Amino acid sequence: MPVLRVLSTVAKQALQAPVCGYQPLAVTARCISFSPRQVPPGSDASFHSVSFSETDHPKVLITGMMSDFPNHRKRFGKNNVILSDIRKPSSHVFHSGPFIYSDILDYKNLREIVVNNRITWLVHYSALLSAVGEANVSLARAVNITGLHNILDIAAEHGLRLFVPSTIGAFGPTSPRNPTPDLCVQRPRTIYGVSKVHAELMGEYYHQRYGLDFRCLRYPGIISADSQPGGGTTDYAVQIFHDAVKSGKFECNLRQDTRLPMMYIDDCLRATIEVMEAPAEALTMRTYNINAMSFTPEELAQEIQKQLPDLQVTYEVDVMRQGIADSWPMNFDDTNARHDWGWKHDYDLPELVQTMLNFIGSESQIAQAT
Ligand code: AKB
Repeated sequence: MPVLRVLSTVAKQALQAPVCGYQPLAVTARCISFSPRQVPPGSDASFHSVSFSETDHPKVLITGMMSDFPNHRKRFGKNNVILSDIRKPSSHVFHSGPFIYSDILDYKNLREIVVNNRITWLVHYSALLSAVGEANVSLARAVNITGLHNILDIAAEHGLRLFVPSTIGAFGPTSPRNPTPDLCVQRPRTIYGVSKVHAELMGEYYHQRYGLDFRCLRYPGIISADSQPGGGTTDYAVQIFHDAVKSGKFECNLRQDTRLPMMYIDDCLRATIEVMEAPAEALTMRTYNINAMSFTPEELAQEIQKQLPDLQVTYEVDVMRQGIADSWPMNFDDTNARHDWGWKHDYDLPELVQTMLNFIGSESQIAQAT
């Protein structure tokens, strides 16, 4: 279905956008002065659900969509997917399909967009990631928690199907780490993790209390070639490819033996589309772990060195990021996703490395030629 492919294409950019639409320094004051309005208590009776024909042809709003995205977006029924952000889009984004100003901290603005565009699916990517969240806790709290409240209320009020990504970061040092099941102790030690546990629980609460069609996947570290890393603890696994191709040298900010679950972007987006499309009866839960592979920086470097034997990797550990990584799952148990809605990853480590190097290598050749 074209709209699903559009969703996939544009969402790639959102997943690794530095702060998904929020510049820490620029908007702090505005976030603090924001006075939240919420759906009045008792208004649950008026919630209506999405009809079958509407879900067949969803009209999708994606929050936190800012970076450039590929030329081929036009191929995929572009008018059914609206990208939104508070930052000015590049001319490429602007001319490739619908883009709209949307501030997730502004409830009225969000509601207007949903109503005026007859939105039926909301994919909520706006969030500050783990490392950048620790550097600006008040902004992370505003975007990741207050913003989510607005999104939940809009989605419930308008009968939207809502996707909110969660993360391996929703677990903490007291969770089982190898493997980490769907249901276990969740005591994360980052504001990012705390906000994601909050999102999971609020979404599930709105589902059982108001019938909100909330769907959530806990993503591993996502690796994508066409967007730059931005503020995550797993960013090294993206940056290494850019540096390997550009300079043949990479300085890693995590210890060489730090094992974390990871996934190639195409698998992540396919999983997202599959869980959004899954019949409600198939879902025994509303929040699922998904996984593809787990590796350490050393293992990743060795795989890249099979293609680029001259790559030199050094380790300069960032204490804050290392602390975060050491509290996260090493292996992610996604048995329930595989069982309930047929999740299956395509990319293991060798395919991931080959794909990333092909993509970044060809981009760098184009850059050199122009
Ligand atoms: C991060 O490192 O913060 C994210 C994540 C694993 O959620 N990539």
